[in-house]
Amino acid sequence: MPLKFMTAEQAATLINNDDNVGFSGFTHAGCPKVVPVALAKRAEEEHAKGNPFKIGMFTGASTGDSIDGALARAHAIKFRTPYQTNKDLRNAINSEEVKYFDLHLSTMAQDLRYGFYGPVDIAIIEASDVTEDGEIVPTCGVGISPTIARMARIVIVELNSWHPKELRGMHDLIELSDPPHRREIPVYSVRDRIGKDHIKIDPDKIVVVHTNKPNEGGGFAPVDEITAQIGRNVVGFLVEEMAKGRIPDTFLPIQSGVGNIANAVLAAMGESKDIPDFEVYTEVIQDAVIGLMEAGRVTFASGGTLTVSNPCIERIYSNLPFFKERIVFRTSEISNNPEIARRLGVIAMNTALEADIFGNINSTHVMGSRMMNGIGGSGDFARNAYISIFLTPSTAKDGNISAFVPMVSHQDHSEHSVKVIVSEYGVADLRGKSPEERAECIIENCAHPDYRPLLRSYLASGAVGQTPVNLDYAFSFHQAFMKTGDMRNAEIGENICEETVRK
Ligand code: 0RQ
Repeated sequence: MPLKFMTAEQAATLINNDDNVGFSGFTHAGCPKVVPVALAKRAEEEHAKGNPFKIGMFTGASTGDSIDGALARAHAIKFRTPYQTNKDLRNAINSEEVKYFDLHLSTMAQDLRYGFYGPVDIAIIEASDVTEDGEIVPTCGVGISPTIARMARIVIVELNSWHPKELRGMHDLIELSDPPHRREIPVYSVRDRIGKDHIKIDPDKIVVVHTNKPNEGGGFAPVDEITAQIGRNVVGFLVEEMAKGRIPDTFLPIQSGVGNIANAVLAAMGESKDIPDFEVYTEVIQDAVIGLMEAGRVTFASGGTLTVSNPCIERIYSNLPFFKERIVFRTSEISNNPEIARRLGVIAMNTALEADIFGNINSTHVMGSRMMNGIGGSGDFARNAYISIFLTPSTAKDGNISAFVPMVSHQDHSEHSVKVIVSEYGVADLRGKSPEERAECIIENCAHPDYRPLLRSYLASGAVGQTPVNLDYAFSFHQAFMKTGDMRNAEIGENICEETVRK
């Protein structure tokens, strides 16, 4: 049977108000681009006629502006999960227009299979190839594609000729069996392959929309002195761990989160003569990994997606045979799988918005309530890593916010999972330390000097117990910021240190 072809506008009419729609991809990579824009237009037309039109959205992680941005601006989103990074969607979430629930990325596909969030009515999948017998080859990001393709009634394939058909062979795609039938996942090294190079579904469900659209990723900010210093501090820590025999000479696989800091840390690792060539077992493969691969420093990368700038992806596509031997794309339930992260001994590096002096981490909520992006894969790795490292500049917003506070205003990762914290001032190695020792270590090694006296005052303010907390002042930093716009104005009882820096 020949495949059915449609325009994006025709395909959008297959989606109804209240449908749950699953999207391919992970970050902007691998995401459909034309059908969601047509869908946003359809929603606006329905709204103009006075008709309701909103969909539920399942994704692998964040998406491109053509999905999250276009649909948020069209007021077409009923609920959205998991991770997102789009400004318009973030505003819609924080104004409570869009119901958002945040998940560990590794659990998204299985939660859909378990039926926790209702049906997947429609899947929209970007592909580099699709065949008449129902084989779909994704592009450069996978996410939850095999699961949504199998579960959906209708699968709209955006066949994007911007991506070469020769991507076939780079993917390793498998859906896990669900309990009580699940077995061990036989990934014993970063390079192991356990699945197929395509998704296979009933071709009768497939509708194809042709497109030729570039990826929607931006570049990275140039490495500044703060991120460069965080990178050097991480390298210093890792080299010392090797010297102490706690990281083998062959090194361990690296996971690193998304963003400028993660990119800068990887670049610093690549430059270090003391760190051997290494492998990456991660979710997002960023620009720095590609540069290090070309330089021979990264020997293999397993990931869910190529979250790279367009000049970088063009470099990859023009030298595809080289990269095909060195990169495998997996679904998020495998790229982020806790069992595999624990088995391989991944060194995990993720980013915090704020940390408290005991090592609890807030990666998601500004001042406890305003959603930034979401937890992403940080929890999948942090909880299961060989060494879990959190990175953060010591301050934000021109120094008015300290990344180190008496108590986090929202908690994503607990002190039990967090082994090491790194800022531009240094490294706090929390392993084997009591909460009181951790507090001293974080204040002296990582906090900004402006805030150290205030944090010491907090500890001296009558904070008692195995974990020395003083509930009267636990949120004094946040309260000061909310009232005065500057955490340096925190008032901590009668014990405020004279030397406290104030504006
Ligand atoms: O805002 O640009 O308006 O000034 O947060 O901060 O320092 O540029 O760092 O881009 O790496 O983002 C945690 C959000 C950090 C991200 C987070 C403000 C700061 C700035 C961004 P401006 P930076 P990044 C990977 C795995 C989720 C957890 C994770 C993230 C903006 O890394 O989403 O790692 N992580 N997941 O000024 C108020 C604070 C702040 C603050 C920073 N304490 N209060 N604002 N900012 N600290 C993701 C995937 O799985 C795909």
